[in-house]
Amino acid sequence: MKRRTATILTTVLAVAAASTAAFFALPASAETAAFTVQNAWSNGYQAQVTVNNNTSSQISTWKVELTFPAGTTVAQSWNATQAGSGSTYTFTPAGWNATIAAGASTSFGFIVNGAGRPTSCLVNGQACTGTTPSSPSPSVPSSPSPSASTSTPPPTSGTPVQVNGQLRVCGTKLCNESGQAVQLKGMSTHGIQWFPNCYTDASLDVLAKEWNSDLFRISMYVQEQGYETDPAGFTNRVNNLVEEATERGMYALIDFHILTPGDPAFNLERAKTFFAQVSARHANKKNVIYEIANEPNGVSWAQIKNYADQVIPVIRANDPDGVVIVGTRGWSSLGVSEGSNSSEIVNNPVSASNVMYAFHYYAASHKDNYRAEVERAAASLPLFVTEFGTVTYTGDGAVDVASSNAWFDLLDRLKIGYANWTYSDASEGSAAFKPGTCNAGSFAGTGSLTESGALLRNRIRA
Ligand code: IDC
Repeated sequence: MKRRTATILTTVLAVAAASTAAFFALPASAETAAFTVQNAWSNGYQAQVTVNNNTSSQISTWKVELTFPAGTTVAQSWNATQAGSGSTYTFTPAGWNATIAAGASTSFGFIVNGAGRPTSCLVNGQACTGTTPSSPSPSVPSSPSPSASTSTPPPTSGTPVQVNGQLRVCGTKLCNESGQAVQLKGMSTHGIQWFPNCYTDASLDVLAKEWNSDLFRISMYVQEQGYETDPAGFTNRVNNLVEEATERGMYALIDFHILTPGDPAFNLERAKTFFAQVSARHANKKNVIYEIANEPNGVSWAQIKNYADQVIPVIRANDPDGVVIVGTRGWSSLGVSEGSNSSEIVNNPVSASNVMYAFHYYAASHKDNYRAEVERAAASLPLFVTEFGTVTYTGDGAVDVASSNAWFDLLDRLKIGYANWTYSDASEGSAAFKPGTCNAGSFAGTGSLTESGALLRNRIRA
């Protein structure tokens, strides 16, 4: 965290020094604020401001005022309270981040509609150091998508990937290449070590063309006869399934399916090796999303963040614009299943941009209090339901239709994407197909579906 902040600041100061027009002279001991563009698209961008306390004593609050050229407005912000409209906006602490220790810093982010960069920046009433010039900031990751989308807008019909292209996190939403919020709907495999015959050309054709699925989640267990038993073999299987999703125009969600033990650190070295390989292999694709830890459990958010802060850079080194999804405390319950909540993440997010946080639920087990927390968290965190079931958390039992529909309504309203557990014929209530379907290869139509499968096929096709 410290090293990264220092890097950003150094970069911004270097930029500012090189472009004197944008450099605001300041006494060396004052607070400063550095503006960086994190992501840009044809009609807007995502920015971050880091407020640095360069004094030798703690400051108790801060205020940043930004002025934008006419036609450019701030749509939403996070980790700050935003006021103002038109051309001038004031950002004050979100509540928990008012105090900045001597030599420390805090950051907030926002989405801008329009391409104009700030023309003036004040922190606690004096000029900021490091407001970028109006030319693109070199701190923007070199992503091919924004310029590509400016010159060639993605088509409006075709496969999900043809329509949406490279995805990016925009504020609390997932956006397509044109900057529009998208909700991806799809299915998760069961453990690929157990159900290889459920993921064939025929089954994936049905998922893509008949179910109209946007998304295919590839669950690679690490334990339980998974990756740890044959790293090269499982990496190969995942790569092949990503290619199958790609051929059919679906997004591929690579799930590093840790479960027991629940401490992701147990698999840190495996994760680094695995993600280095898959991100190198798929770096030039637009349809790959990385889920780095299925369900951490029995560990603090700080430990999960520590794992994420080590794995994400491995992915970014190869695939700088790939969206990464981070599992959350208590089996990806945003902490709720272990007596906590999403504030621990809001207060201490991972040290990377273009990141979402995983939320998992099983409709017969997780109801109103979980839905309330998702609604609350979605106001400040980008969320993705990378796994859910219509049944109990055991993966078995009867479909809870009422709770499932309450969840679908909430996720649709908040535009939160989801993948259902499972596109398989396991003999458990969560499986979409009746036992024996995969051996028989009879995936098409509705004849082989379970109650859960029929519910999901309807939802996803719609
Ligand atoms: C379950 C499978 C079940 C398997 C078990 C242990 O449905 O067949 O025996 O895992 O590997 C999760 C996990 C997911 C679980 C699922 C249902 O991510 O691996 O699958 N679940 O229990 N979190 C909550 C529920």
